[in-house]
Amino acid sequence: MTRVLLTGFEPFDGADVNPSWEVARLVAATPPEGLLITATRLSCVFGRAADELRTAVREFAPDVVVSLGLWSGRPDVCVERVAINVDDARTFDNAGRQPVDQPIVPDGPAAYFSTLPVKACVAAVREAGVPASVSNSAGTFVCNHVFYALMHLIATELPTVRGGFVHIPALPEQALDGSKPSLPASVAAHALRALLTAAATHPTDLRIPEGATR
Ligand code: PCA
Repeated sequence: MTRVLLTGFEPFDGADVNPSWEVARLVAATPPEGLLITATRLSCVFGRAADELRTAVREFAPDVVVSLGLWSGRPDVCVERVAINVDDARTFDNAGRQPVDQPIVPDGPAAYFSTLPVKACVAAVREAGVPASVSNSAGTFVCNHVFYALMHLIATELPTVRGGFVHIPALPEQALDGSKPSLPASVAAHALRALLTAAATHPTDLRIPEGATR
C-alpha cells in the first residue's frame, strides 16, 4: 500500500467553500486501489498552513504528498511544476496578513521542482477524461507558500517522499454567472484518483512535450 497525504484548503477570500478540500475529502473517502489516503485541511494562512502540513507529514509518514488548491478561473486540472521562494499576496490571507516580496525560507533556494512525475500525472488525468495541463507557476499566495514549504521539507529531511501541488478549477456553484469555467467536485475527484495512481506508480516521468511559450 502506498501511503498518500492529500491536503486541501479552507475557504478564503470571502467564499464559503473551497473545492480543494471537498475533493480531498471525496478522494480519501473512496480511494483508488492500492493507495491508503489521508486528507488534511489546511488554513489559508501564511506560515500556519506550512506548519499544519509539516505536522501532517510527520504524523502520517506518507510516501506521496499532494497538496490541492483552488485556482479560480482555470478551466482544467493544473499540475504544478515549480514552487518559488517568495510570498507576494495580492489579497489578505485568513489571518489578515498580506506579505509582500518576503522569502518563504530565508537563504533557501530560489525554487524547487515538484518531485511528482508531472507529465505522467497530466496524461493520467486526460486518460480519465478530464482536461489537464502542466502549470509553470503556482502563483505567490498561500498555495505556492505551502508547495515551497513541502518541497523544502522533502529536500532537507525526506528525500524518498514524492511531493507536489495541483490547482483545480472552481465548483459549478461558484461560477453560476457564467463568468468563469468550473468543474464538479465528483469529476475533479475522479481526476485526482487517476493522478495519485500515476504519482504512486511512475518511478520516472514521461518525456513528452508539455511546455508553454509564456
Ligand atoms: N488557493 C489559493 C490559496 C488557497 C487556495 O485554495 C492559492 O492559489 O494560493
